[in-house]
Amino acid sequence: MPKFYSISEPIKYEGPNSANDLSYRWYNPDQKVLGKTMREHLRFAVCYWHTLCWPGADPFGGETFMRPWHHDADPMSAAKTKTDIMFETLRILDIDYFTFHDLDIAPEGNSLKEFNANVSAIAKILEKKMATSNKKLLWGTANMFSNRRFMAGAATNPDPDVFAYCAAQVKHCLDVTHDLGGENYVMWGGREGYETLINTKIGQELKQAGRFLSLVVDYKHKIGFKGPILIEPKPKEPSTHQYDYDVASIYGLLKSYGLENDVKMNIEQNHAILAGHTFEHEIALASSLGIFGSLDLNRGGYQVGWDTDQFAMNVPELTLMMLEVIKAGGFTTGGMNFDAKIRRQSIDPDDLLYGHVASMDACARGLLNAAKIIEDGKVAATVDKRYAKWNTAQNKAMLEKGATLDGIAARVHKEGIEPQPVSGRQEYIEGLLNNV
Ligand code: XLS
Ligand code: NI
Ligand code: NI
Repeated sequence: MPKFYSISEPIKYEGPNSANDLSYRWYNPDQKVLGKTMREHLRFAVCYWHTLCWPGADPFGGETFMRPWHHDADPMSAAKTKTDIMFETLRILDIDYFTFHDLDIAPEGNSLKEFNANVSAIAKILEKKMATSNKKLLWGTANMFSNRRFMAGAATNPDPDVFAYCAAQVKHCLDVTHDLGGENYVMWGGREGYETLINTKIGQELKQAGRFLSLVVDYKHKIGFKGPILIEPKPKEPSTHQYDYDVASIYGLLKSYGLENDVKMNIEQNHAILAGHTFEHEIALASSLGIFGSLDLNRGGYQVGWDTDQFAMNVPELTLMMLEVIKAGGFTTGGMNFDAKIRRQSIDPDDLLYGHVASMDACARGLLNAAKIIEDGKVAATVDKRYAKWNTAQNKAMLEKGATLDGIAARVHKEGIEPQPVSGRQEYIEGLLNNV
C-alpha cells in the first residue's frame, strides 16, 4: 500500500508538554480515571463516510481532497483501498473501533443483488483485517438517503415498494454487521420526514416508521444480534420536518410501539444543537428515560443552521458532556464515534490525524475535568440540596400510587404550606465548573 500519512508509527501519549504535534497530550489510553481506563471510558471510533468517502465538496464547489481512491476507475478497487486506509488510520491513531454505511464500504452496482454482493465481498476483507489487528466494529448502518429512490423517504415513503426495498437493504446490512461482530446497529432516518404537508399523510407515514422499526427489532432477535438498535435523532436536513426530531419525540414513537427496551439512542452533538438543545440535555434525557446508547461526536457551528460536523474541540462543553455520560453509567455497547469531518481546506492526509488527535485530547480533558468535579463533590452536593426536601416520607408519598390531588390539597390547607423560594446557585456552580 502506498504511504498515505506522513508517519507510520502509532501516535502515543507524550504528556501535555510534548513538542510533538502528532502525540497525545491528554489522551492516555491506559490511565485510570474513576476506576476505568481512558480507553474503556471513551471507546472512540473512526467513521468511514467523512474520513474516507467525502471528497471535500460543498454545495458551491466540488472536490478539494483529491484522494487517490476517488480517481480509481474501478469502484471495487477503490473500495479495497479504503479498507487499507481505514485500518492504517485506526492503527496510527490507536483507535479500537470503526463505523460504516453499507454504501461507504462498497459500490452500489446496478442492482440490489450486486450491491449486496459487493458489501459482502468487502465485509470479508474487513473481517480478515479485524482478525489480525484487533480492531472492532462499533456499528454498521444502511444508507437509505443518497439514492434518488429515497427522495420521498425510506421506510416512510408513499411508495410501498421503497418500504420493501428498505427492508431488503437493512436485512443485509444487519446480517453483515452481525457477522462482523458489530456492537450496535444504527438507523438514522435522514429522509424519514417530509418537505410539505400539502402532499403528505403524516399518520400513514408514522405508522410505516413504527412498523419498520418493529420489523428490524424482530429480525435482530431472530438472528441473535445482541447489541441494541440505535436511532439517531436529527430535527431537519435533509427533511424539513423530521419524525425522529430529538430524544423526546423518539421516545414517544418507541413507547407507542412497545420498543423502548430494544431501541436506544445514538445522540449527535450537532443534531442536538439543530433541535435547539444542548448535547448534554439529550444525553441526560435519554439516560433518565433508560434509552442512552451511544454518541456521534462532533460540533455544530453556532452561527449556521446546518450540520457542519466539525471536530469537537471545546473543552468546557466536552466536560459537561462527559459529566452526563458518567452520570448515565458510562457506555456499555456504545462509544464515541467521530461523525466529524475536517474542513474542505484541510486537504492534507495528516489533517485527518490532527482532527482526531486534537478532539481525542479535548475529550480526555473533558473526562479528567468531569472526574475532578465528581470527586470534589461540591456541585452534586449543591444540586442534591435543592432536591433534599423530596427525601422526607411525606413528600416522597406524593409521587407514589395512592396519593390523590384532593388529599394533597387538604394537607396544604391543614399545614398552611407556603413555598419559600431558594437560590438556584447557578453562578456559584458555574464558578465551581470553571475552577476544576
Ligand atoms: C447525518 C448523520 C449520519 C449518521 C449515520 O447527519 O449524522 O452521518 O450518523 O447515518
Ligand atoms: Ni451521525
Ligand atoms: Ni449528522
